[in-house]
Amino acid sequence: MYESIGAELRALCGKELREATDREVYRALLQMVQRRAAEQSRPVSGRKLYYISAEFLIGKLLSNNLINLGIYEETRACLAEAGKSLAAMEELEPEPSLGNGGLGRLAACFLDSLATLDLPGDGIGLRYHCGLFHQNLKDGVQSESPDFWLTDDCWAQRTETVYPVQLAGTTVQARLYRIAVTGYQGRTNQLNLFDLDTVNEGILGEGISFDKADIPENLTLFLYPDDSDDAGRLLRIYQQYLMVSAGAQLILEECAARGCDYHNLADYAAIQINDTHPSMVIPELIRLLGEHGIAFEEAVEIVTKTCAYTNHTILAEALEKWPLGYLEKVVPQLVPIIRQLDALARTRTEDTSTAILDGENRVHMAHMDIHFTHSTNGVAALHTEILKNSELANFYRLYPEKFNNKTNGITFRRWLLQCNPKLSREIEQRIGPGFKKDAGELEKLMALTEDREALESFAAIKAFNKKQLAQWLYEKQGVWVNPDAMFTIQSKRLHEYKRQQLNLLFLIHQYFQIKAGHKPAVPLVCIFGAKAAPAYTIAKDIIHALLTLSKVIAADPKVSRYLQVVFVENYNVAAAEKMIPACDLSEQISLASKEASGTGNMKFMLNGAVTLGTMDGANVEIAQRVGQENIYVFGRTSNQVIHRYQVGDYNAHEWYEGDPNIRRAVDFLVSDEMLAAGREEQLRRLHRELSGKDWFQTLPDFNAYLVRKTQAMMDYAHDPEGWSRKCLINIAQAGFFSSDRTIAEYNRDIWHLG
Ligand code: 26V
Repeated sequence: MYESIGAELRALCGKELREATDREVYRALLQMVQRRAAEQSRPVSGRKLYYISAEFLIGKLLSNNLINLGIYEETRACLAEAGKSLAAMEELEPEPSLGNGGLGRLAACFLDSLATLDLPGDGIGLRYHCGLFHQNLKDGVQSESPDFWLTDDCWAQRTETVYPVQLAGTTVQARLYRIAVTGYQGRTNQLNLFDLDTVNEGILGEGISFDKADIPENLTLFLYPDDSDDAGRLLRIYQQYLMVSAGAQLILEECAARGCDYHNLADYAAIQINDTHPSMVIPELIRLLGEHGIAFEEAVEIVTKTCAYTNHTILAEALEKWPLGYLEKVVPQLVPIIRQLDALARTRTEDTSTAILDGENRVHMAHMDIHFTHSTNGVAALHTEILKNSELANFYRLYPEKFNNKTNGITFRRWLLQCNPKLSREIEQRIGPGFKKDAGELEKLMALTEDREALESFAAIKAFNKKQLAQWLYEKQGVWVNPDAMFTIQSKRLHEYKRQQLNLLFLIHQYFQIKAGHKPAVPLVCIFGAKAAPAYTIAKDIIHALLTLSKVIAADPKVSRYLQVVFVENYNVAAAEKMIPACDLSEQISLASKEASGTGNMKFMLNGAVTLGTMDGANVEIAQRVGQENIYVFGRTSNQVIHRYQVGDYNAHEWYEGDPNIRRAVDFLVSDEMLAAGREEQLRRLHRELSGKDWFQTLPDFNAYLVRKTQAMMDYAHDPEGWSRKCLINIAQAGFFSSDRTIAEYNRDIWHLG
């Protein structure tokens, strides 16, 4: 209908682009994308997927949508002609931080792949007003502030659809908002986000504090603000029920409109439960089916056929177990159903460890999921094996046919085409554009591993991206890093099991070495990005120690020539897109068995970084694909770790006392230099934790980490061509980790859509 993008944008702005403000152009771009996205939506016949998740870490959408709609280049050129830059428009777009990390980002990648593969699949979640907090780092300490993203021109479109939801005996109205999800040369699906009109940003106090009891006004302000107290935990249940009740009503309504009579719900809908946050959808659907005259036994059967569950962690403290009293308060209408489900589960086995209600009257959400869905999957091969053989072995004995693995993946549109256009173009010149739709084609790059000219061009792109990152860090944080150094990056949530503290101990060791006159093979720039949960004291202490060490090193010109430590403030999707293409060494150093999969590991690999990692999560599958020469593996294996926990004889203090290198590195935390630059209470607490407890067994892996990282530095410094070959092989072998492959497997084994 318009002859060009320029004409369309002019019409939407109501004036020449040259004369429009950046914001007017941004708004026009948004409208243009929304109109074109709507054109790609398709009617659904057959089974449709509903991916229910408390988190969708979608990141900024403008560029991604332009790429997926195939109009990125034309739009960029048209803006450039009018003296506007697309990059400036991207700056105007606020980032929705509707997730914590990997789990939420995975959900966003899955939506992209569903639409790209032309599969009918919508997301269901919540429209948080501030999402996850904004992280501020000042004087070595993290503080939190709200991160608003709901501006006037925003991707989430308000609809007139509302559903009544009963919370603690009163009825609230859940309003549906929709975000169009475009596919790459594919269809448009929807991300359905629910919210209450009554939520009031005005109740925010200092930082991210607010009245936790005022549910109608606070319900969707933040993503899981804080579960360190009862009010915070209750709020979490309120949020979860709002999401699943409104979601279940939406699903039933859509299916009925397509002719479903509810007895055959499973022919119309597949519901994927993303971790246990949406698990209440099971009793809620049974309740709603009951209102339509379907008896309990049949409703259980229908729901079991319709729903499937994904487990994302084996960490006991992360597995939700809600006191029944909480549910009685918030969702009394579900309690009789949960009791019936518990009774039914108990008829299936004598083994009470699989019951839904435990001896302390707590509801085990994961247990309800496994009994009453038809599929339970882990997110990487090792993770699924651990679920089957140890964490969920009792369930595996009961339902072997339900268990399956779906190794995670990432969308290459965002994590290659969008974030690393130079690399993407280079690949296209070498092997053609097919890899954009069929990631397996990246393997064609294996033909270039002995091609010196090709290796040099790939290395030049990495060098360019490192300069870009250095520039960005300077503009954002005022730190100047040496772009000729080796860049190592550890970016992910701050958690002890991910072991940022192991990296910290290495850096301290490196500091000693340089002080003692042993220059490293290559200067190092070590970059961190990580948010700590607001109430997670030790995580905050680790951030403090890293920031303090960074200060100590920066103040010492002899050391800082060879070693720089940079902590990126407020790590989010936009930051990841800048950091990942510039990485040489990807730090994936969790305690083996604890990281279910990891997805950052895949993003770094795809962008030509070499992994330094433990045999954990998807690192195992990365190692299988690239071969031992193209990854640096170290540390105890998951079997060794699991055994240690079973025996329960790990003694941090013995390791601390028994190894002078370890002791010296740990003790440096409370040295005069550190205490002068940092805060005594925090540093002493971390020292005590590491030397006396070290629950995630950092110390036993310290020496192996040191050896492998030093080896990586030497290889990088002394054999640049060999290093470039490793990088290229990592890119070439990354195809398996496309979320298109993951989604195709979910569809083949679990969903059977369309
Ligand atoms: C949650 C919590 C909640 C409070 C206490 C500490 C704690 C620790 C971990 C978690 C994780 C919850 C589930 C989760 O986010 N899992 C992540 O899912 C990703 C996508 O499958 C996967 O790549 C990550 O390895 C996994 O940690």
